Amino acid sequence: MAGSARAPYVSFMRRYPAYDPPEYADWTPEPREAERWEETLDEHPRRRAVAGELDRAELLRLHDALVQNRLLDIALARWVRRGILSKAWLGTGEEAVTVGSVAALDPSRDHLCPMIRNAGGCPMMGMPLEDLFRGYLATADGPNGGRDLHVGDAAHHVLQPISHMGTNVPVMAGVALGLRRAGEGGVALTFIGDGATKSGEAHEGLHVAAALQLPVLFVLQDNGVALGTRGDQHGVGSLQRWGELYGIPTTHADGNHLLDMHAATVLAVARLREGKGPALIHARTFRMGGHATHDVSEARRTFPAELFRTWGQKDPVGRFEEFLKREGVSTGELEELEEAVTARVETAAETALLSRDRRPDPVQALYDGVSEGGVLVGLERRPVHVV
Ligand SMILES: Cc1ncc(C[n+]2csc(CCOP(=O)(O)OP(=O)(O)O)c2C)c(N)n1
Ligand SMILES: [Mg+2]
Repeated sequence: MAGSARAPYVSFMRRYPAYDPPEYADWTPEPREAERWEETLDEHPRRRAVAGELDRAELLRLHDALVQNRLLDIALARWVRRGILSKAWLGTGEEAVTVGSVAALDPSRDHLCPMIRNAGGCPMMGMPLEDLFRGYLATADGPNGGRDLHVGDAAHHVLQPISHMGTNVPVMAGVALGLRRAGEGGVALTFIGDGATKSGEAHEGLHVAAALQLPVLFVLQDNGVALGTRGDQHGVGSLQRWGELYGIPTTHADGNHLLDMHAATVLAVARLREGKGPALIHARTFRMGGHATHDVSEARRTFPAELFRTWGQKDPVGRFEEFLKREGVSTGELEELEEAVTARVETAAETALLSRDRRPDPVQALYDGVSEGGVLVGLERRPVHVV
């Protein structure tokens, strides 16, 4: 990817002025960044212990996933600009919520249901990156057979995001029930947007998870906006203690700090594995773009510029780089990692583009994966693959 020249080492990651939020272009850390992190750890000694146990290789793996998530968004935004996609839903600025939490899962036994902004979690569960891109292109060889732009793959324990907000909550409660019955210690994780907290399904799902004490973790991704509605227009005040209404142990994590999110999730998942019932992490973050790529300017009109500046300062990539610097990671290592991730994302995007014209047969696709017992009204029945 051709980006701007790498700036002198203030913010390290190459920035992409044509795609990045403008606040990221010449990012520099807050002067008190290191002290703030220490204060957070003082407040949460158990998180300090978890973070302290991560070795250098694990820290770099986390950073790899974080940079990959950012570059995935940039690749999608670039496809929109080139007319390959009409629009894309991005998670820019919210990557630490996704990466920090999904990194606490064991892909061999845990199950994830991302929402549209959590696509960066899919490759972390083992989904090939090119499949993610094929999903966005809706190609017949993509994981969803080209029928839907919500990308997941059950073979990798990733349920597709469900378009109807909040519906993922009871579904993942059900998955958690299945996991408990399977008895292998697997847990379920899903995300709930601040907007999705208003859906009936979210309430029902939380209730059943609490009533049955299911091994499911809900990450309330509170980015302070739902489409064009600001969080302060929701009329319910802070969502910080929302989970407690259902008797679900609730903690708060900094959604723009990878390690805080990660440590909080590791602790919550450990609790789930001990059979202590569900947990909820309230992660405060901010959507640095529009609902999707089409309404960025509307989002800029929805919030004061100062708020974008404040949250721009909290860029999760820049902040984690600062942490890594303090841990003694060299600029050479950061550069090498970023180059490798950039090449990986570019190759995956190019590979996916090779099947761009492979569309599913629109009628046949309706039946693929539909069980024989399903009711199909007004449609000619054709042979189906039963899954
Ligand atoms: C039940 C339902 N109502 C409305 C919509 C339309 N819709 C899609 S995304 C969205 C806002 C989601 O806000 P939030 O849950 O905060 O997630 P965010 O987009 O901020 O990540 C809405 C209203 C929908 N998908 N499902
Ligand atoms: Mg929201």
